[in-house]
Amino acid sequence: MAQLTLAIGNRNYSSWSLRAWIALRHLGVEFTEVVIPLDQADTHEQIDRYGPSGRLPVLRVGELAVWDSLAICEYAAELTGRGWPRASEARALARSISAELHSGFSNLRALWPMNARARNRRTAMTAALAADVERIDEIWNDCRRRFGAGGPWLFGTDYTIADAMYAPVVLRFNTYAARVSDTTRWYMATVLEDPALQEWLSAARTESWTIPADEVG
Ligand SMILES: N[C@@H](CCC(=O)N[C@@H](CS)C(=O)NCC(=O)O)C(=O)O
Repeated sequence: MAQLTLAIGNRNYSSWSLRAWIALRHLGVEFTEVVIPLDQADTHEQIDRYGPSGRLPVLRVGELAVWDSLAICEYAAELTGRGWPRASEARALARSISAELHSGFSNLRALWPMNARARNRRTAMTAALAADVERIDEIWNDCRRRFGAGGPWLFGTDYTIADAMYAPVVLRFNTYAARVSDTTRWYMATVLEDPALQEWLSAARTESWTIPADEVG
């Protein structure tokens, strides 16, 4: 099989890149990575060398391009036979919450951009942002209550694509000090202690680029 190359954006700001990267890491997929800094004059020219959407992440497997974080996670799940819960009901919930994240939470995305190395940022709380935070808190409580008993992740023992999808949300909640339930705080601690996430954060701290529009609070 051809070698896998994952093209990602700045680790500090690219939440979609983190999802694909951390899923591949947890599923034990071997890959090399290429960082393409966002918001530069040649960003799109560089992205175009890997995939057609003008967006990162993109996974290249020889001539094959797989773009969009969720499609990359699905590709990795097919490759490894892992990534989604084994039980049908848990798998359906994991897919539902991953899709909900993928297509929703626009207020959270806009008002609390991922800024992995930033701490103690504060922004005005709006009703729409509070609703997104509450809904995510509810999702994590629901998963942990129904399927989390065996281990620390949303669906218990095994790290799933749902955990990967929500990893950048944990970073946002941490940066902007979201008010959340005890269960969510506990789940956030699990995610923040994850060695793979720690590796991503260490690399993010060494990046010199800043994107002023994403420096809020
Ligand atoms: N739905 C896509 C979204 C990808 C996306 O918006 N990526 C951003 C970086 S986080 C990007 O490539 N932006 C490039 C640009 O806007 O110039 C996915 O899941 O991969």
